[in-house]
This record gives sequence, C-alpha cells and structure tokens, in this order.
Amino acid sequence: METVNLSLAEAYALAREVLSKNGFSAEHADAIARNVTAGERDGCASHGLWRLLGIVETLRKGKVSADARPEISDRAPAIVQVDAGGAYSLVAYELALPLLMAKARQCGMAAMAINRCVHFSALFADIEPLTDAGLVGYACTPSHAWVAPAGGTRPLFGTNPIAFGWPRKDKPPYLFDMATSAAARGEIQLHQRAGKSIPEGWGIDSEGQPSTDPQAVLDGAMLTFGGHKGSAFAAMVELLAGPLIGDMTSAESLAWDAGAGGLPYGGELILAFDPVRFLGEEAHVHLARAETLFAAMQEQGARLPGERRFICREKTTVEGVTIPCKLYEEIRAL
Ligand code: PYC
Repeated sequence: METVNLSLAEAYALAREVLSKNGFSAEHADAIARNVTAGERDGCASHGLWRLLGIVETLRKGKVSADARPEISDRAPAIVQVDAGGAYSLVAYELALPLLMAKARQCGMAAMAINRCVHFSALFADIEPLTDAGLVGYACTPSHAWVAPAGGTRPLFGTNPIAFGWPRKDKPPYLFDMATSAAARGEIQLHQRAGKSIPEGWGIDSEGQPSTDPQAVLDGAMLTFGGHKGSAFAAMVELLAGPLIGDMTSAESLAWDAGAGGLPYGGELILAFDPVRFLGEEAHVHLARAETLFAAMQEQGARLPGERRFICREKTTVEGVTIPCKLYEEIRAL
C-alpha cells in the first residue's frame, strides 16, 4: 500500500483546512483537527484522520451544526450540564471542563453531562486533561444501534465506549478507552476499506450467523466483548449517558438519523474524582499504593492500558504519521 508521511503539524493543518473550508467555525475546526490529529498521533487510526470523511459527510447531510455555541448550565454543586446545540461534542467539553474540575475539587466528585452532541471522538482525549490535573476520570457515550445484546441477533446497543483514567506522578496515566463492542465500528470500516476480513467474534451477518466479512457485519450486527459481560456494560452506558442525562439511547440516535448515515447524536457523561478531597493529607500514601498495584501488574509482563499509545506518541512526535495515499487524496478532495 502506498503511503504518505505527515508531521503532526502537517496532519493538523490538513485537517484544520478541510474543516474550515467545509464551513466549520474556527473553534469547532480547531477542536476537531486537534482531536483527529491526536488519534493518529497515538496510533489509533480508527479515531484518526480517517474520521474526517465521516465528520464532513455528517455536516453535508445536515446532521451536525458547524458553529453552535455550547450553553453551560450549573445544575447542582456537583453537576455541570452543557448543551452542545447539535455540534460535535469537543467544544462543549472544552468549555465546560474548568467548571467540572472546580466542582470535583470542591465536592470530591462531579459530573458533566454533555447533551445534544454529535459524537465521533475517542474518549481518551476527554480523560487526559483530568488525569493531567491529578483527577480520576470516567467517560462514556452511546452511539448508533449497531451492536446486538448478548443472546440477541439484532442491533440495539451502540459501540458504547467507556474510558477510565488514573493520574500518576511523572508518568503517563493509567488510561483505558474501550468500546464495549468487540471492536469499534471504525475498526471494521477500516478493514473493509483495506479489503481485509475481520477476526471471528466481532459480528454476525443479517441472518444472525457469525461472519468475518466486514460488510456483512456492518449490515448485520456487531457483538459485544466478553458476551453477556460486555452486553451488561453496553446497557449501563445506554442508561448513564442516555436516560440519566435526558438524552438519546443508541436506538433513538439511529432513528433520529433516519437513514442519512450521519454520526451518532446524543449525550456523553464524564465523571471526575479528586483523590485529595477523598483522602486529604493521606492522598500521597494511597496513590503510592496504586503504584504498587501497577508495578505488580507489570512484573508479570502485563501491559498497562494506554502504554502503547504513549510510546506511539513519542515516536510520531519525531517521525510524523503515515497514512494510505488513497486516504490522503480522499481527505484533500474534501
Ligand atoms: O467507531 O465505534 C465507532 C464509532 C462510535 C461513534 C462513531 N463511531
């Protein structure tokens, strides 16, 4: 496959230009360009520059606002709600983040509900600002009904990612960001673009039969990770970032899309916990115990979630990112 190498600055500039030429306001174009560049930088191609295709397509289909200004509402001592106004989630998140952090420091824990947002982005990017500030973070969001519940054969849940981050002094955070489906939908779409089959266990065809054909699974149903366990987590995400915050489930999001093929529309829930508020002067003692746990994991050869991403980040910061020529041309054509 022919490839193109881009420095991170070039990747960002390409994304930024495509977004602003397609009509996104400066703040949305900036936030989206930073996010997809971060996905590519961290070796997460399914949330990297490739996303620009769907991001722009969703705008052209009239399914996302290019310039909505989020409205923040201070709901309760530990709850901030932000209405994204039908735009992508990122600007809403960034504008409401300082209030979430202030509330977490004040109350020990706080929640941010983002409503009426279109969502495409990897959640690790929403957790890192929290762990960088010494807070523990959790985030989740439904998507479109693409995933069958365990025991079923028809799509009902979204890919419903969950991200969790734990701050570490002078070290990258312990941070996982995982779909509750066996793979992100973007992963399956990337396999399809590359003409590759997908691993067994990722999905079933429209007859309910296991399939390794990406198109058959995109047309059929994706599966949750870990059978009924992943299915339970997927349902939890539907509830926490759907009805609990007054926003859509994945089935409602897909119904709202009405066949347009836009990205998922609904809510995101973000939680922040302040160890210092929980523990006071003892905080450092207990954070050190967390380090003992991480060391014991690594002693057995286990990799800490997020490690691969940070290693990749160091490399791409120097060497840039490499994407297929075909993708590069498709992005330029946007
Ligand atoms: O790739 O799983 C995915 C996804 C979720 C929302 C948009 N794409």
